[in-house]
Amino acid sequence: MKVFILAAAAAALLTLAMPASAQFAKPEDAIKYRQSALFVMGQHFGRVGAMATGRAPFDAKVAVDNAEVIASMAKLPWAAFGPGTDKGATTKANPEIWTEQAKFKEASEKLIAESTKLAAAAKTGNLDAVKTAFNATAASCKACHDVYRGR
Ligand code: ASC
Repeated sequence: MKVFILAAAAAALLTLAMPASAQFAKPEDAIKYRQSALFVMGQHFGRVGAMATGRAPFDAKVAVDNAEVIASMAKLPWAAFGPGTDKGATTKANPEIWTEQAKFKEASEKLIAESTKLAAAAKTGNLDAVKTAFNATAASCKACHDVYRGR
């Protein structure tokens, strides 16, 4: 019985430790997943951007709601760039994602950090703070896209 429980616990731990890419049944699913997460993030980012750039009136609650979605979504795409997901569906992902994994991870962590700060800035209710954090977050989107997207 004890051995069985230990084996079950070990199996559960192994499942947790499995590479995130193993969560996807096929490369096409991983590609669709990361594109979807980035698309949703972009939609909400645009809503904050409209306020940060004066194209929409500033509404602190709208800023918080959208920034929280952005900060959550920012954590998701990266597990879907696992080995073997460089092809399998139409993708703009550049091969450098898989040859410069440490740098790509750094870029993804930068977005997570900046979008977390954006959510904190939105909670202050201060438009200038939102503008500053929005610009920093947008810069992290762009820095990654410049190198890792589009060829
Ligand atoms: C957006 C969006 C991006 C970034 C990027 C920032 O709204 O969809 O990919 O901002 O353009 O430079």
